[in-house]
Amino acid sequence: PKTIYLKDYTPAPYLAKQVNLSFNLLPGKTIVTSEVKYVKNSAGASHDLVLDGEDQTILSVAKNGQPLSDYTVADGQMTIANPGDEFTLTIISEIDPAANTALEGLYQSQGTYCTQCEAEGFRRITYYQDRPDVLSVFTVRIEADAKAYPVLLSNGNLQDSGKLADGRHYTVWHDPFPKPCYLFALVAGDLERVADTFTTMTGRKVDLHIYVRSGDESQCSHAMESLKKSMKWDEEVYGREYQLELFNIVAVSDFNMGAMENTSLNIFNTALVLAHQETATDSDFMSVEGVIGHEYFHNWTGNRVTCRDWFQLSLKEGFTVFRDQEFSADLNSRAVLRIDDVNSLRRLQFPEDGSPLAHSVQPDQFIEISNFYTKTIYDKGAELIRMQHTLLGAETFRKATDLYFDRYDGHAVTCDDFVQCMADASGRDLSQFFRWYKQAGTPTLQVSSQYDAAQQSYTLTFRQSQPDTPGQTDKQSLHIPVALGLLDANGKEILPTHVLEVTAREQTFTFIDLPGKPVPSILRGFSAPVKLETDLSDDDLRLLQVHDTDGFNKWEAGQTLALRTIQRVMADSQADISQFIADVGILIEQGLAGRGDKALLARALSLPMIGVIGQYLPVIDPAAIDAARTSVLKQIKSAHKEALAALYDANRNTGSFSITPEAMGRRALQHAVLEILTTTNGTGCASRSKAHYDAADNMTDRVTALACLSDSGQPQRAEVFADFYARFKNYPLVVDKWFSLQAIANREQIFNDLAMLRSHPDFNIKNPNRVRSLYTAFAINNPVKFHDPSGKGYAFLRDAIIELNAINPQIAARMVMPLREWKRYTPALQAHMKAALQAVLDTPDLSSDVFEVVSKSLN
Ligand code: B3K
Ligand code: ZN
Repeated sequence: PKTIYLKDYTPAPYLAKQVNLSFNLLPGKTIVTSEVKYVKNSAGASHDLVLDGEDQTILSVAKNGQPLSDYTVADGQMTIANPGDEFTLTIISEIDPAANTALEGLYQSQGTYCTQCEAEGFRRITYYQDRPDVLSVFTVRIEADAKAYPVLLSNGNLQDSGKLADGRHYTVWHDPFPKPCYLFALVAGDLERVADTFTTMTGRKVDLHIYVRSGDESQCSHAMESLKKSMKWDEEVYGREYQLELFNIVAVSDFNMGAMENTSLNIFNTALVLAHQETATDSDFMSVEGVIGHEYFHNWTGNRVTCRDWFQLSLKEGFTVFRDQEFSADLNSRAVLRIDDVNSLRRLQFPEDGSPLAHSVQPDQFIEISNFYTKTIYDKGAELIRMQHTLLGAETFRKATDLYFDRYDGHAVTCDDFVQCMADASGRDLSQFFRWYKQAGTPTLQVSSQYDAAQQSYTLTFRQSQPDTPGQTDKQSLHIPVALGLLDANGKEILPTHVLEVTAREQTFTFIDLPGKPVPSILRGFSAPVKLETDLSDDDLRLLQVHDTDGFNKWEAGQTLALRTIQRVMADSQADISQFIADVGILIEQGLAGRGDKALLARALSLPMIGVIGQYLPVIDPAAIDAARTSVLKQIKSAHKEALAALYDANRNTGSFSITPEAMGRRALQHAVLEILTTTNGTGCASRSKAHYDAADNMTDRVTALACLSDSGQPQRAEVFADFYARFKNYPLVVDKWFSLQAIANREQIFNDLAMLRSHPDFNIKNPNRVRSLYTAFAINNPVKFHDPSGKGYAFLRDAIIELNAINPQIAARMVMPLREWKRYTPALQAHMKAALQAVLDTPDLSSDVFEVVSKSLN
């Protein structure tokens, strides 16, 4: 496989002035006719037209209507030497969507034809310059059997439609806005339509349609509401209006990721559209809202302004994640969302940054671009945008984004161009800041403090360091915004949030006129994606946990205390942690008194997850972490059993179901409490969980009960899981949950369970959701058994990676992820993980996707 380098970028040799595509969907094959008007690009270096194409049979090629034979096809490319300054090229080819299990290009999901072209799937549809900087106006004609495929969709506006002979029909779609081919989409199927409208800020009416399989219509209202909220939010917060007459969303069951932002024809995984209280959890409702927003926001950040090349992926993804995070924060509880986002960054992106696959937000090289849809590009990328927002302030940031859209609407640009707009609008020099885009790895920020009683001054000293990562050593210091507040010894805020800018390797800040030693609240709202090390005492943290005005840091202080406690127990299983246990009692009392936000209290009562704890340890031993963590949980339970039971009772479900932040907070709190109460997995725990299940009127409560029963050896476990399956066996998204909740069980017979699930009639290796529900759930959310000392957990994953390599390389490569951090584990685990990776690498016919991640992991 070939490595592609950012430094080798050159403009496309030809521009595509106009693209006419025609699809004839026939049983067993699809005929694609592509007629493209090419013009020599004066900026292009070469005179050869080089088109990408894969997995298709060329039926004919013609230039300006005359048959052309003077071309070569090799290694997935068609080359036409010196075709002239302006000409029309017509290529007719045949593809086989029904045989496409990679789910890239044109494929079928339960009979429905759909496409996925980002990043390089368009080349599986027709020969074209498959690169994001070639923008063109597309007209698309689709022809199919009218009865089997009554719905025929593509991008833009419907221009024409009609009946044909033999029961066939056609539609013609025209998208007036030039776009790269990765945003092309086509759907043909027998789908039901849910319709609504949105009136834009200038009074234009836009039709909104969601297409789903018959029977799913009643599960679309949350997605539709979310779409309307997104459209409004983008107008209000960014001044961005939607430009077309129609916005379509289609939900399909077989999809490699969550969703895709094709212009005016978003294609979604059903998991991110369908939501109903009986079948979706609160977290599903939140994800639907967030992802509907995310894809909609791409309309401006990604589609109207697109990427010059795939090294700029974070230009659209980082920015769009930041936009969807802010959208959700505006609609829900800001602190809760920030806590959840940072938790996920630490659990999933920090490990990536510390692994052999660490890469920068604007990478320099890749083999397979599909492997770069990572937590780093998306979530760390979003943190980079957030830091610019913090440095500039909301108002100047908005001026900068206005400038960005003004300057680059209709263009394909780079991350450098984006940051330049930030610099131009603010008059600031952001060249040092840009290093965040180029340097991989999570920086460490150490802070020490000194109070001078005589001078009444307080000094904070910051030291930043950047770890070496593959191909990068001796990194330069970064421009780090540190949001800081100061509290006095009574917990009163004496300095409200103030942003310090740390730019040097070591830098001090002095605060004067302080009659007493303050307690600092550092990195409020997690203002930079760093590992923070402070010299705060346990008492300082306890003060922050109670009094900090910043919701995130209040939670963070408690998590740091919990982390310290777990580490103490890891070092000495008999360690005295009574202070921590007593502090938890205070939180429970607060809950009983009805003080504070329930969603925040739920998070405060949850110990850091094993994956997060591991990030703070030099060598990861999941079983040892779990033992210490469980011991702390048991001590909490035994000390506060009555109070916890009372808190559980006080938060019982009354009234009718709703998904307001308050209602979700109540359920989250009950869940956190039930988790502690059932931590000993005895008979009482099982009846408690079963009672929770029996009382449930919604999926959140059911899943909570199943999660609390999952590790149990009591008979209620089988009863409840069987009832759950019987009730929901016709809902594939719920059956996914049934698989996951068993795969995460930390219990002896897990490997038998996994084998049983793998051979269950509902398991389907070709459906990515089902694969994730078993394998990803196990490998990511069952750290103890995945890292079983026998190595059986790794072998289970290894076999699936090898099997999927031939079926769906993108999904296979994703599944390698949990193995790539092997160097962080104990020597015995390392050896097993390495052997699993080596076995994958030794597999014949390895896809370039899997080859890249496995070979780099082993480096
Ligand atoms: N842009 C798509 C992701 C495409 C992934 C291709 N392997 C969805 C999103 O980020 O919105
Ligand atoms: Zn995106």
